[in-house]
Amino acid sequence: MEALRKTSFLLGVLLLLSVAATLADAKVHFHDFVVQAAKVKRLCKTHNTITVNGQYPGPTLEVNDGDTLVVNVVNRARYNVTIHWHGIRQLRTGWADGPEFVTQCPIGPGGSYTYRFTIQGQEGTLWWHAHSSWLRATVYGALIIHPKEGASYPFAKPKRETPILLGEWWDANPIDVVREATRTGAAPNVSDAYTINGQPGDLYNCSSKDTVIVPIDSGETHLLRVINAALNQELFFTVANHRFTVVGADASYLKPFTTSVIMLGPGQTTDVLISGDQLPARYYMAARAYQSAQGAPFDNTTTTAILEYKSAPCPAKGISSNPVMPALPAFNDTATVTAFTRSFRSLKKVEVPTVVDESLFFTVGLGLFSCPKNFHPSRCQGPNGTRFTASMNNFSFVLPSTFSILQAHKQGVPGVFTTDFPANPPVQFDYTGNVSRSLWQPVPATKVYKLKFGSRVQLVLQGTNIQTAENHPIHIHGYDFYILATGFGNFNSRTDTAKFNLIDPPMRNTIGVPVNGWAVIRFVADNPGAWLMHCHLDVHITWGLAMVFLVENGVGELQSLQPPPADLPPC
Ligand SMILES: *[C@@H]1O[C@H](CO)[C@@H](O)[C@H](O)[C@H]1NC(C)=O
Ligand SMILES: *[C@@H]1O[C@H](CO)[C@@H](O)[C@H](O)[C@H]1NC(C)=O
Ligand SMILES: *[C@@H]1O[C@H](CO)[C@@H](O)[C@H](O)[C@H]1NC(C)=O
Ligand SMILES: *[C@@H]1O[C@H](CO)[C@@H](O)[C@H](O)[C@H]1NC(C)=O
Ligand SMILES: *[C@@H]1O[C@H](CO)[C@@H](O)[C@H](O)[C@H]1NC(C)=O
Ligand SMILES: *[C@@H]1O[C@H](CO)[C@@H](O)[C@H](O)[C@H]1NC(C)=O
Ligand SMILES: *[C@@H]1O[C@H](CO)[C@@H](O)[C@H](O)[C@H]1NC(C)=O
Ligand SMILES: *[C@@H]1O[C@H](CO)[C@@H](O)[C@H](O)[C@H]1NC(C)=O
Ligand SMILES: [Cu+2]
Repeated sequence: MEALRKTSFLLGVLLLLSVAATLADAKVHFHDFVVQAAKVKRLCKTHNTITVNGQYPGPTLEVNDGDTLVVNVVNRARYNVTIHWHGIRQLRTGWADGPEFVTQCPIGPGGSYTYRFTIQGQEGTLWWHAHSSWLRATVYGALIIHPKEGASYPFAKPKRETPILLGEWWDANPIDVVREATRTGAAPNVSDAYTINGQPGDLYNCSSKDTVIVPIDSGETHLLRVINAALNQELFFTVANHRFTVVGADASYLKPFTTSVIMLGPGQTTDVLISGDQLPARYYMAARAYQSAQGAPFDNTTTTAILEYKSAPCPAKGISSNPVMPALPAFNDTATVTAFTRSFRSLKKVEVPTVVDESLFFTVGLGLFSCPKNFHPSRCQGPNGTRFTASMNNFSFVLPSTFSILQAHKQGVPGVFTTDFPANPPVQFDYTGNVSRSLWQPVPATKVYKLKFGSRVQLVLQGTNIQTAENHPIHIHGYDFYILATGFGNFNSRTDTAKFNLIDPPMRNTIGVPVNGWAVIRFVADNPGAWLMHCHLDVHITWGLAMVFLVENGVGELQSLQPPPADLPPC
């Protein structure tokens, strides 16, 4: 008895010491984000661009795993705004996740809200962005999570690290662009340029003197933290004459592999090492579209930055030193994308749930609404006098406007959403075949799917060929998931289950569901809250390619959502 008491006393002391040690290491970072219009000149023209703190892209946040971020967002713009911390698990802090009308009402003009959350067991590159209308076109920045103080990377420490934010620029106000599309029902205008760290680069007019320069020394290793922050376009990225060693994606480490080109959907990040092993000179790094949808208009321009050896001859001295231009894959090079994504393996063997409590099958794709008689033709400018739409399991997601889903759930407010999102498509059909027109029109609704705390979820995401088949980058808030397999055509549970990687599947927060194909993911619903799952092409979320998982509390405080912060914006 005495011995037992002694042991438990010792254990208690040890526990206290370890808590104290964790507390001593972990830091709290305070930031002010003022959302405000600022003059930004690109492509020869100045715009009143919505920014954070007047910066475009916005500030880079750097933390260590275990740290807490406290970001006070003040809205001095004329639009509603929210900020989402893309890929952060937000364990028990769902109120800080950000998507408007899902976890909070937006911060109105003149309002403010403080996002507070702790990073728990995540390392690598993530980012933050606005999650209201299309403000994220210009309201975004990098969020870099270093290993805990004293811990190291699972690869040799690179000499330098540079975030590479790929973006998309309209020679217009992006809010006007989406509002026009919503009014007409047509596809929104495509962008006029892509950007690297906010600059289009010298293949565009009026852009050469501002082209981003990334320095490198001969012999050194450089970590590029590549983030696709573009609104509507999947992008290839490459550097002339250099190869990448891919070491991580979406803040999860990977078994290193080499490639000359990477592809990222909006929302995805990829960490790559490059070595200064080429002749000292200037080399373009370049990004341009991966366009999987056939026949749809897209921005086919190329953005560049320059990888510059510090020992290279100085161009200002009149020596012509045009950077070397890399070859880029064809816009529709799905084979290259498939080879790249199939190279992903988690660095270590992982614990994939082998028993599944919830076996879900969701179709993802576009659709068309036919126009009722009372609609003015100017509002029906989609194909053949229709309006564009998109859906999951034939429901086109409609955001509430009077409450957030999380608030309505916690306060028991009826009439904001229903809990009958279907576990399977209401109608089974040849998803990737020639789909009958009678199936093209989904139903608008605000439906959630309830999950018990701790349930082990398998989700088949099945792309459809309705209107146009396309690769959809599907993102889940509040969770990382394992990607067990991807394939083309219709998922077949009898034959495709054998292809599942249950040993070292990659973990991500955004999965590119192959064009005319499928992806199977698994996760454990261990984070209570209302979690949006959506296509990260903003044009598709605008059309309704989304749904919400409502994850219930488990047992006790540690398995329950925290109470809402006092300054949560009202609707
Ligand atoms: C979209 O493009 C059309 C055609 O170029 C143009 O007339 C229109 O003004 C653009 N809309 C916006 C909101 O920029
Ligand atoms: C650059 O400007 C010229 C002259 O105004 C114009 O003809 C050309 O289309 C522009 N190029 C691009 C890529 O915008
Ligand atoms: C981009 O599209 C325009 C018009 O659709 C076309 O004229 C041009 O050749 C295309 N550029 C590339 C690089 O494919
Ligand atoms: C890709 O585009 C090229 C030319 O635009 C076309 O010839 C080819 O068939 C396309 N490939 C696929 C797989 O769609
Ligand atoms: C428009 O309708 C015609 C005739 O029904 C059809 O052949 C065509 O494919 C339709 N176009 C689109 C873009 O749906
Ligand atoms: C798809 O089906 C429709 C009607 O069933 C038919 O008219 C059309 O020719 C088919 N298209 C293809 C490409 O098979
Ligand atoms: C979606 O639901 C509508 C309305 O019930 C129906 O007309 C359509 O065929 C359905 N489509 C699919 C793919 O289930
Ligand atoms: C801004 O948010 C309020 C709720 O807080 C909502 O009623 C209003 O419609 C929103 N405005 C826009 C333009 O979305
Ligand atoms: Cu999509």
